[in-house]
Amino acid sequence: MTQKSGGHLLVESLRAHGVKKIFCVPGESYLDALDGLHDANDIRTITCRQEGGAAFMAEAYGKLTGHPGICFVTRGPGACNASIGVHTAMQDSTPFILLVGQVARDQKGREAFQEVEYRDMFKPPFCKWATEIDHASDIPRVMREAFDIATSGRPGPVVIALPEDMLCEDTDAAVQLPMPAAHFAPTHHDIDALREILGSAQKPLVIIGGGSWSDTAIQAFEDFCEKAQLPVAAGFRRQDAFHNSHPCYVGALGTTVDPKLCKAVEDADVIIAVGTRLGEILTQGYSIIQPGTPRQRLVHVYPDADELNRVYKSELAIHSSVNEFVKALEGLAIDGSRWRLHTQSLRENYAAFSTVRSRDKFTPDLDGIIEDIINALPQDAILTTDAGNFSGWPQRYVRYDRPMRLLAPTSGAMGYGVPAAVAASLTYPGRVVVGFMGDGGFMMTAQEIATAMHEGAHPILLVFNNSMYGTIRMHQEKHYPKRISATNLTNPDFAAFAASFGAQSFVVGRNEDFLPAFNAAIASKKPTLIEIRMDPQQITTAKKLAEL
Ligand SMILES: Cc1ncc(C[n+]2csc(CCOP(=O)(O)OP(=O)(O)O)c2C)c(N)n1
Ligand SMILES: [Mg+2]
Repeated sequence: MTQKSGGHLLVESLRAHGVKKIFCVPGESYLDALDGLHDANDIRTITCRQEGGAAFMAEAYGKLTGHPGICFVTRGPGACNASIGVHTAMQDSTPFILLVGQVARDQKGREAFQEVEYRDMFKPPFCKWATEIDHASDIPRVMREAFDIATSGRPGPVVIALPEDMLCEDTDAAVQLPMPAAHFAPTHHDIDALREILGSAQKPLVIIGGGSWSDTAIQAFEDFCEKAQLPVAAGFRRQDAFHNSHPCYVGALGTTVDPKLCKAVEDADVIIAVGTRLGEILTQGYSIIQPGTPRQRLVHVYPDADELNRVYKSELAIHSSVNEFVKALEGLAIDGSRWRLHTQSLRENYAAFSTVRSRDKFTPDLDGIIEDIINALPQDAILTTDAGNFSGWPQRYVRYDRPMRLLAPTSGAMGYGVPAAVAASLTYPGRVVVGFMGDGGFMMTAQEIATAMHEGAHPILLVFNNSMYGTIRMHQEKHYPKRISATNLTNPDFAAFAASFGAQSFVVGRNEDFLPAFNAAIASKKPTLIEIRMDPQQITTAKKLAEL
């Protein structure tokens, strides 16, 4: 058997699990792994400018592809910066593996330079599994387990600490190949019970979410819902799961939500939640579906048994992956004639809510800008959004039809938009990638424009500049009117800032300036920043700041 170092064996293990890209900020704590990557021509190493950016990129890659995003960072400071990506991967159920350099084994426990006990720092439920590799010979086994845990059941993040001297230790251990994924599928009893519940339903509603829908599964599920005339809503920031132009799609339960859709959730007699948790944002602060035993009869289909009946007691809890659930629906015929008109009316509500009506009230007017974007977007565009009130426009008005994708943090993490757009553009260089972000969120990870330049990514970054942390200002105006505290911002010249990296940039102050800039960005295939200088009064898709 040939001997190799831990760092090199780690890289070989990544290769054995199909890894094509890793996102990192280097550190002296994992030099041997970096050395292994030096020879790995089939694994692209993407050097980022801050670990928060690297972790968001890896998370976005995981969300986009379904394969774990891999992020390498150094000890304490690197791990602290990267932790936002771990939190996001957990809340978003994204397969993700964070590899963290660790102090040498014989120096542990002394609070050595940058030492942190990662098993404590990232203790579940902060992530799915946090571990440390004690011996180089354990690398193949731990990596195999890490990939399995990150992708099985409810996908999520795994954190692995790598003691520096362990990476330099030689071993003749061989890589282990991926283990076959465990499948959780509904039983016949589950499907019988579902038939019975729907048999007496008058106003059922399906809510879908999670990130694990395969194209085949969503197609089959859309066919099932169409035959059964079931109305389908998407969970928070999961609009891209179900074709929005499908006649059964009735809108998204998120932060910019149609009150009529919320009412429909409250009025439903049966809720079938498939692949989604019923979280705080989706349930509008746990109000439209109440924790405990909700008023609606609840069917909850979820890949993690621990989540079932935890917050919500369901009448029927089905431990199943979405894909297996859809397979099990084959042959189930549901008569939807009782609620057919209801579904149609919810669909009409959605069509009205997602149609821009009142443009040209502001200069520039975001309603007009979003219409221009929608008309210019190719069908396979990838959109990313940061957190903030500007995200109301792409959430409310863009109709996501596969292959279009939306990468947006359900964790509400600011700083996601730029790195997610860079990662998406690197993953699909032939597709148009548009990042939506506010002036606040943009500045949290703007440095990753340098990564885009270095790696040849060409996202289009739309910076909605209202010179404030608008979302918080909105809450202040509602709860502490006219007492602005800590929400005003002084910004740099964004166009000059982007240009200093070598990116193309535009400033838009009037609607007529937007489309030429956006079309130029699409045609050029160059990384581009378009700053939209907003009227700060345009605070939500429905209200002016002064009206709050
Ligand atoms: C990392 C992080 N820090 C703070 C917050 C709280 N927060 C939510 S939205 C927001 C303001 C966003 O401002 P901006 O990006 O300019 O978008 P706007 O709301 O003005 O459209 C803040 C501070 C958060 N969600 N994430
Ligand atoms: Mg802002």
